[in-house]
Amino acid sequence: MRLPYITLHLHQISYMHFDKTGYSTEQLVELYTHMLRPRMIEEKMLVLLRQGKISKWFSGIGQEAIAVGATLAMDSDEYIMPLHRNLGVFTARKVPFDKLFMQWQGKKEGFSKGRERSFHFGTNDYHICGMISHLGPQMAIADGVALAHKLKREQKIALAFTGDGGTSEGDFHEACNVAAVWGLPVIFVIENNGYGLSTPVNEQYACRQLADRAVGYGMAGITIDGNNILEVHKAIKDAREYCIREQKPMLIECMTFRMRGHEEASGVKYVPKNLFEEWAKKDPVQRFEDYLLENGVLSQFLIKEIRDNIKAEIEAGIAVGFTAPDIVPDTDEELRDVYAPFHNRPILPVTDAKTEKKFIQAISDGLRQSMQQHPNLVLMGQDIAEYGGAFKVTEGFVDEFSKDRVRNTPICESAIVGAALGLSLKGYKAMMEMQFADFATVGFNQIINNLAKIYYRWGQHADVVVRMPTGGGVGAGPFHSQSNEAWFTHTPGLKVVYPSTPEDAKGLLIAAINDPNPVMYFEHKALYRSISGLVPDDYYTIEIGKARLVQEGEDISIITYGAGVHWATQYAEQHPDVSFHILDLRTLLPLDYDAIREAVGATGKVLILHEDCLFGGIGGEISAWITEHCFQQLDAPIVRCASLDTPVPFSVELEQNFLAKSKLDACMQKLLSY
Ligand SMILES: Cc1ncc(C[n+]2csc(CCOP(=O)(O)OP(=O)(O)O)c2C)c(N)n1
Repeated sequence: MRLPYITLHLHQISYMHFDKTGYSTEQLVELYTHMLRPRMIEEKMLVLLRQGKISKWFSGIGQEAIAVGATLAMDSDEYIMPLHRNLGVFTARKVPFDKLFMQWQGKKEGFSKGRERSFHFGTNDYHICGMISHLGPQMAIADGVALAHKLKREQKIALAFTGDGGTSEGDFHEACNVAAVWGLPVIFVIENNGYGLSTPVNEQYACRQLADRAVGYGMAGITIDGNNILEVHKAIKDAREYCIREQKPMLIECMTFRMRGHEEASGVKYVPKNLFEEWAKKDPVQRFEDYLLENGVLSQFLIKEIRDNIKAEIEAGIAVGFTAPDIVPDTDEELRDVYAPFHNRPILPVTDAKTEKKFIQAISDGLRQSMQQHPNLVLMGQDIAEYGGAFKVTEGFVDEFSKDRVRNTPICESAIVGAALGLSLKGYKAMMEMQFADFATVGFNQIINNLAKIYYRWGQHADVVVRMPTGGGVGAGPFHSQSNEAWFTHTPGLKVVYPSTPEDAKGLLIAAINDPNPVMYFEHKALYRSISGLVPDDYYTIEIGKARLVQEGEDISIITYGAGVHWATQYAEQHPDVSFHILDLRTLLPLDYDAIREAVGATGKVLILHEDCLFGGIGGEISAWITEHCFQQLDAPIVRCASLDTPVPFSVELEQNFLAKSKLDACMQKLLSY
């Protein structure tokens, strides 16, 4: 069946016109039973809430047909990205009740070792990728999963849910646009339940129906009765076939109503009473039950039997969930689970062959060899395909690796980081090039809240590298020059690398791509073509987390990274009377504390140098650590040399004045004279 490209409008929906054509009696009973499960669990949860046995509950009562119908219309190995009112996804995928209750009770044997609440978890066993609080980011992950299906030529789709409120987020727009532009087999289901917390839909959007937006993205869209399980089930089944056949996305708006408060404690005073009365008549479970009774599919006897069985399942689940032991915190385990395990042993070059290369050529070399090494590595970024990227790092890659793997993206950093995570769910590796590190701001949420936290939250790794051309000194002004590494070093779950030499740039990039954890890879653009060095021709890695001793010295230790390494060595050359010990950190998260300790011990006088601003820069963290752990070895207060606490200015004079380099001599004199 071909699906219409036009949207069906609300007034055209005849609510609760069931049509069981094509469904066997068993299928109808199964659909009913599946809808009853979340309903009965929820009714129990409301009792437990009143008894003070659980703390919070987001109810999907009245919306069960959507989650259940959609889930049952898909293959069980197809990923679903559910939200907070989609208990029916979990029950329809037959997630064991006891495990669900342990999850909600924060028990270790739940899905997140007690680290996540309510529905904020995923499980690959059941092909469910749970939400983060921010709602919209789910959609782009579905794009990534759908892209994996497309690349593998699999006849599969992904499906993501959003509420009507969530459609106002930029993430909705970005995910729809990418799906349409890339022709991804993904279904976006909007549950239009009338309210986003207390905000009614007329204060949320100004179009007639949300599915009307589909045409603007160049995709198919329909509006359906979300309280009719048969209509939802059929629509999603048809949409699934359409998405696979046409290799296109589909937007499905399900009209429904939120029958309870946003969450149980928040009340419903702002909802007109008549709306509840009107929608109660359209209750998806009751109306379907009536229909099946009228048509002789169900009997009171059968209903009782089904209910009794579910009740017993729930009671058994609760018994386990409430009696499972409370968590005894294990700090080592907590820290260990921030990162996916990875044997970070260096790979050595096979031969001694080396070639003189510019910094940027070394990055390109590392990326090319990684593409050869990992057939599952996909590159994404603005203008990176035929054009070769803003800095030409990927020049010629399309010819060698095809456009499937070297993908130009629309300008939508958030969706691309999300898609990278979706690829990771399907066993791909993804590298995203931010055109400039500054633009990470528009992908920030996905990086900080999805990439960084997902392994700790439910054990799914994020095999993603984000390359970030960074830094100033090139007269590019406030939005093309920032040193923003400290935004990321503060985020557990990310790794942050920052090479300063061509050899390190190649080896660290390969290491970052091999690492299954999300790595922010900073490349200073002022170094791209200004420095060169001998780089091994072979494939090799530089170990993430290991600093490099640039030169040994006895008077002053300079701890630095990136452009700072070159400022420091230049300064040392200009001051041969002073013996400098220079340490290149190479990785900022995790820091190499052993090397820092050794650097402190070598001279007793420490200068920390970075291009980032002073306040809140990583220099403050390193300084604090040295004071706490190496105080006895210090002969002078630690000095931090950093850039001004202003945005990066444009004019050459102002930028020179801004940069830490202009303060290096004064800082050094202070330390020397102590
Ligand atoms: C980015 C973001 N802003 C605000 C919130 C707070 N918040 C949580 S749910 C919600 C309403 C969501 O409405 P909708 O998308 O319609 O879903 P519904 O709750 O109605 O199912 C809001 C405002 C949030 N979680 N994330």
